[in-house]
Amino acid sequence: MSPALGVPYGAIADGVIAARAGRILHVGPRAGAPAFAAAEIIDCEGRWITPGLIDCHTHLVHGGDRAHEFELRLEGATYEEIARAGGGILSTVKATRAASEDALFASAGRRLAALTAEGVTTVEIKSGYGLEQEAELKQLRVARRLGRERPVTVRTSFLGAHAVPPEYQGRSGDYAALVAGPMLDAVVAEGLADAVDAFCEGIAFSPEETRQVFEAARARGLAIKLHAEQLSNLHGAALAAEMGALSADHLEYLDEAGVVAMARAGTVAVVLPGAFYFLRETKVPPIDLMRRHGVAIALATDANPGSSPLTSPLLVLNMACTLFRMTPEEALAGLTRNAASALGLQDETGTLEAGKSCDLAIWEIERPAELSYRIGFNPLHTRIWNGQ
Ligand code: DI6
Ligand code: FE
Repeated sequence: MSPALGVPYGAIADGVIAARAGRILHVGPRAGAPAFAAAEIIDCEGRWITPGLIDCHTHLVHGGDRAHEFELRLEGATYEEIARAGGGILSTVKATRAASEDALFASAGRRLAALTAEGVTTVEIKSGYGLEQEAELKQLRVARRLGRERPVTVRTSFLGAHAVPPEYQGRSGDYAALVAGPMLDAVVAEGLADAVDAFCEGIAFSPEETRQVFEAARARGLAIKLHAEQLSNLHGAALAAEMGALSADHLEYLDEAGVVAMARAGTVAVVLPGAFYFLRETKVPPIDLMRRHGVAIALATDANPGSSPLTSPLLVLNMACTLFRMTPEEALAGLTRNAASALGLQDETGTLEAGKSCDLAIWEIERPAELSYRIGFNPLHTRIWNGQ
């Protein structure tokens, strides 16, 4: 699979990949390939090789679980009602604040192992369950440590503006100012974040508060991303696009003006079928408008305890096709090439091209559509991260 060959998936039949020191040197048909002095040759015996999968939106590091809230929702309570009653995100905040760094590392590590077992080689991890300086830093340190100690590339996003903490109920503006000031400074001082994210929503932060956080991020040289139009349309995606965001994520309630703003700015649409499914949302993100306006569409698990307790990227592929009517080819691009763009890593990974990191997934399949077609079956044969 390499881009721009004008064939489905950019597929190369009987191809070779040469790599050295973790980098791809050459990709192409075996016939006519340059001769490389290879220290090691791996015969994939006709299996398919794709780029390693990229999960570009997760909340992997958190304490506790929300199984009880799941039961309440089955009895009729809505996600927003539970959030407004102090449950929801805030119950995970309590558990995350109480957890030690080692406990968070262990539980997130188990979830990360589920992702890598299905071919993930790059993962984004957000904070957002601390909502006070030390606890946010703790989450981000755990995410960085996962990147150091596990064979996977980790990108981090500071999501201090995920919810208004109990200490600031009714004073979201004061809390947003704290996030955009001292908290962000502390995050930057430790080099803990690659990007800054926020939740722009009635139950979270207004567009004005979001703008304030983004301006602070940009002033400190950090990329921005946004949870936008998940439950209602506050025109957050257009705001994010106009401010140069890498991505706007969720987007069920996105309108055409928002799509146009994203297309103009090259902001990636990250759609999250796990959250759509688990919240039993019925409004589908405007996939066709995104296609028509040429917005790149990425996919992710949104792995989090409240709205998407999902750690299967392969199931994401299936859900994107069954729930959002994406094609298997679009879905795979959503977990590879476009996911890399959503993280600003398009020159680094996400496609099989010379110069990029040698991040590969080797699959025991006959055709790539099998990756999104099967439900609950893992055909991964070998995962190679950074040439290893
Ligand atoms: N939108 C979501 O779906 C997650 N965060 C967000 O901003 C949910 C987080 C949670 O419920 O714990
Ligand atoms: Fe999320």
